[in-house]
Amino acid sequence: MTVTTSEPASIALDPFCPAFLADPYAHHATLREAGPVLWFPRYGVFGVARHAQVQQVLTDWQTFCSSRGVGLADFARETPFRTPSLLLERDPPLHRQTRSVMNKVVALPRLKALAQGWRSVAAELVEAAVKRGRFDAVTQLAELFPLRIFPDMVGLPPDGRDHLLAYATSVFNAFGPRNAVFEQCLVGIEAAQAWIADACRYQNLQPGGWGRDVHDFGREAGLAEPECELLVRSLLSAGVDTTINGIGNMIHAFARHPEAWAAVRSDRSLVKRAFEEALRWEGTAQVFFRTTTRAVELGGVSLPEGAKIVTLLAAANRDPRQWNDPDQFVITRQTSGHVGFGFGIHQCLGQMIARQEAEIVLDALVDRVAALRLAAPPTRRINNTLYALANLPLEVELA
Ligand code: OVM
Repeated sequence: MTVTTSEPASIALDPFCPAFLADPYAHHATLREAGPVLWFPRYGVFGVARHAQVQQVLTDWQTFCSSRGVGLADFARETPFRTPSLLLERDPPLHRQTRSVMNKVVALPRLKALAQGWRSVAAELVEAAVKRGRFDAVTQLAELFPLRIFPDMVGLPPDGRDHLLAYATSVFNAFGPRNAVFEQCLVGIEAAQAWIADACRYQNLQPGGWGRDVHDFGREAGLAEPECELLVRSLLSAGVDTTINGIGNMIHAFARHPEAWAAVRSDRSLVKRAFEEALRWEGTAQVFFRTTTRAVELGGVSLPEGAKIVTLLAAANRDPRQWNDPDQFVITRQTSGHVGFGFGIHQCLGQMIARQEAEIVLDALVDRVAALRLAAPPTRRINNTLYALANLPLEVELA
């Protein structure tokens, strides 16, 4: 029997140019319809934009590995931007070991115990933001809320916490090419990197915080001190910018869908579904890469060993092969199978933290706001990985 394979669809479009990053959703259909497997000659990488292939790549971690980096850079040929993460940039069996340590840290009962305190913070921030009828939902809410609760939860040093956002922004830019967006965020980044490294050390973490728990559970599992520090670094890298934009994008979705706001106001059980749908519809992490460990056939295309492949998560989340009316924001829809948190063994470790944060912020807004709309066009914060807003000016009617 002869097996026929086809060529990948060659794509001239640069998925990391400013125009694409500012409006990725304008280009996703072109990428999805070009074929099951794409080729980006500009970067020498393959890509997948359809849900089935994205899911296949993320499920088969033996073939599509993470240890050669989950950004454009191949760690087998290039020096990583930073010491590789022991979670994100590791494969089994090492990944299983670190992931199980972290699963204990983020366990649900521990998270639930924090919910009441977070609700008071959300109520306070929402009250301060909405009382004048106009506010910026990114700078006055989506950024403030995670920065109020997350550093305290981890037990970070009180001074210098403003480095968190700059650091995370650089980490997410570093998954992409060395373009202008990436270069610009590196200006003055050394201070943030040094602060982060210091903050991950046991003696600099507050007793009772999750940072020390990482060290304690890590030590029990046989990890060395520097490894525990790197696991704390994962929390700081992935725990702030992601939730900020998850919350910001969700509020932005509601600002353009008054009918969805009315629905969630009349039925609070829709709060949970609304955040999942927001992640599907306008996800915060747009893309991640894998590298092939062997020659493999994917979607009828032969890939060589050592090939980089970009999974376009946000495009898969609007694949009409998977979803009805994928471009519509419908908070009552069935969203299971969305890849906004990734898929497979690396699926977002902090997803329950993110959900609890977003649901609490949304609940607090629903309590206080009868209607909301855009007061001016929002502005984007361009990032190689994250779909992010810089500003979201809203006009609200109070409940
Ligand atoms: C890490 C890390 C950093 C950025 C993102 C991420 C989405 C993980 O250092 O482990 O997951």
